[in-house]
Amino acid sequence: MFLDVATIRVAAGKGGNGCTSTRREKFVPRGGPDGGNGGRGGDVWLVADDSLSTLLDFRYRREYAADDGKAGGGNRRTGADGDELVIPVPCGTSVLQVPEEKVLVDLVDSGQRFLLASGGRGGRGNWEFRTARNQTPMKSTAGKPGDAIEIRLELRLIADIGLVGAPNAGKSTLLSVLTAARPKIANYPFTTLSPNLGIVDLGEYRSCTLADIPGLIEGASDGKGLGHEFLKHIERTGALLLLVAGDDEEPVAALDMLYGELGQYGERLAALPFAALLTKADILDEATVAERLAAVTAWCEGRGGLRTLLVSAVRGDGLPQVRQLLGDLREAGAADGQADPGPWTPTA
Ligand SMILES: Nc1nc2c(ncn2[C@@H]2O[C@H](COP(=O)(O)OP(=O)(O)OP(=O)(O)O)[C@@H](O)[C@H]2O)c(=O)[nH]1
Ligand SMILES: [Mg+2]
Repeated sequence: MFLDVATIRVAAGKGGNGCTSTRREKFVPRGGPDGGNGGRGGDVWLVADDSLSTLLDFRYRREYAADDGKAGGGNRRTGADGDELVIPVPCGTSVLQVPEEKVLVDLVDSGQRFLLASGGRGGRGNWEFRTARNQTPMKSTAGKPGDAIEIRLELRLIADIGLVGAPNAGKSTLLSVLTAARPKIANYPFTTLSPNLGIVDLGEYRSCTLADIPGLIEGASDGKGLGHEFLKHIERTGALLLLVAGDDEEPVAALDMLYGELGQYGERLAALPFAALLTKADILDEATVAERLAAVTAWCEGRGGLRTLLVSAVRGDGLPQVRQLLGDLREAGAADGQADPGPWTPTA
């Protein structure tokens, strides 16, 4: 499934024309040819930029062109080359040629560049055409057009669903009981330092990908704890599952913190479909479970969450229901994803 698709047209710059000119100078009779060459047209590059996370900008602007080369001049002056155009795209963008759908490149690492369209060569000035026989050629050539290409950009989801919670909420444990992934699990905050991915079997040949990320603390969106680094990893999930530890005495405050951090990081995260889990049910007495579950449920409903479940990864309580929930979340996330706007059509 795709999160984002955009079709754009790019054109490299045309080469500048060569110049036809003859020297005119006092005391220089029969000045020879001195028309210079045209400059090269600018190239168009794509570059992966980790400060971007969507292809949204390409919905507003669909045509891109680099500068043309300048024409050559008299006195053998070569025209200036056209400036290149560098178009930043989010890391993880696949570039496909239209209409063949051939993948030209996957721009994965920040800073990775790809030459999409080469600028046209500049034309030759008449100075270049002089020969022994024709010492004053009046011929010069026009600059060559630059490459023009229509491409489709696709940004894939990293995972269908992201697990979000305070440190120690039990995210990695949940991933380990639902998938074949074996993340590090320990009873101290920030056990997980980089995201873990797993595939959950949803039955009936369906599956979903789950991303476990490091714990969030208040101020994470400003860089506290492990900061931004990992929020980036759930930026491209279709839905979120918020986890609150059963032994957290203030589950609502924990949820407010999580939601607040997500919202401060970016609108998209807080707008994703989500659901909530109260974890570690096994370590609580019944009265406490009931009370905290009611609080989390009310919070979740109040913000349009899908539903709230009680789980114990250790005892296996609620896991079938979690799978069901993941299936529903995945669908909600897919429905929420931006639809393919279709191929580019020229505007008159
Ligand atoms: N009793 C009980 N303990 C659990 C359960 N789930 C997780 N734990 C324990 O809680 C601690 C933290 O679990 P993790 O899965 O590492 O938590 P995390 O949310 O990934 O933590 P960070 O990676 O630090 O953000 C570990 O000691 C787990 O064994 C559960 O269902 N019941
Ligand atoms: Mg973890």
